[in-house]
Amino acid sequence: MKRVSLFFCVLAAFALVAGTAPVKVQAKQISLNYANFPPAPTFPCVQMERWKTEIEKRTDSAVQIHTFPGGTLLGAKDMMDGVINGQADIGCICMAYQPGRFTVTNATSLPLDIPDAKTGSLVLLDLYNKYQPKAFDKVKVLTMFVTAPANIMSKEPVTELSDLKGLDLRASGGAAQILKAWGANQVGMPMSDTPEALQKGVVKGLFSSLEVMKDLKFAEICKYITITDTVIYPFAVIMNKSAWGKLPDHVKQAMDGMIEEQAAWTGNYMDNHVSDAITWSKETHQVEVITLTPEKKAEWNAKLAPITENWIKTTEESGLPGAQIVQDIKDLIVKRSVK
Ligand code: DTR
Repeated sequence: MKRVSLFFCVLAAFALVAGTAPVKVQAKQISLNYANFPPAPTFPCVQMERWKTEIEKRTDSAVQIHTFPGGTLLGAKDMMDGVINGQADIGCICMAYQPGRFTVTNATSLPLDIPDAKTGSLVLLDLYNKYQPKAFDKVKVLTMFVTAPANIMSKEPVTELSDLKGLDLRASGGAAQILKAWGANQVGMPMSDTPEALQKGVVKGLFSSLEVMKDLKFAEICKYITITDTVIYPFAVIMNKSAWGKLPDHVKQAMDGMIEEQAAWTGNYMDNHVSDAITWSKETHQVEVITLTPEKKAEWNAKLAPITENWIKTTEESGLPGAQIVQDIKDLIVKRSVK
């Protein structure tokens, strides 16, 4: 009898404790995969890590982002379709690698004198918001940004247009047309394939933003930089639509709230990092920086004039307002350059 009452007392005590103790319900954590094509030290991956940290913080860790740099989940050319198909929830694309696919946004890589990556990133985002191009219908855009203007990195010095004649240089998208206009032998490939192509001598240099001199150690091979400051390369971070649709509202708000902030942050990081990379290349690898005289610059620029005219013509023929898009980019450069 005594035993039975003790048993009930213990049971009652448990019931009391269980009834009054605060119940901690652990909300289910959302886990998202984010794919990127170049190696971890490069700027597309640096901005990816920054976005991951901020989103995890701003959602109180309701979301966990797993990042995959270096093409470990999706490669450069598979990125867009891979995200559409759900092989990754989020991915980072360089639009120049599929020039025909992103006509409107790739117009930012026409020679229109975007002065720096921060201005360019905001111009690109504004352009995307205005035109809402069909190319992005199947994804949710999380941010967009651009590189700093492209310059020539080469094994041999390039001081004259004649030095470029037949020179094998790597570039993609809008930048590729520029190299062709200058008479170089343009070789197309994503940045992720470029270190090997340079090592093997398949190309004698490249045309891109200069931060890769440090991040991909191109300064060890390319001892010359020729400053041309011509075009940028546009990027987008995109998310699978159904993964986006499943997110709770507070997470969607956190991500939407970072679209423009992340564009500006990345542009700013890029601009500062290019300056660091030039200094590092000169000091550590005795890289020589060649600047063109104003006369030469005018001569080089004159070769580029037909590129925009031709683009407008073919774009209008395809039914898109080419002339208006170019005018919008010019106006946005002025608007976004005002600090
Ligand atoms: N300029 C484009 C894009 C680019 C510039 N820096 C990096 C670093 C890593 C990947 C891509 C890029 C290009 O040359 O491909």
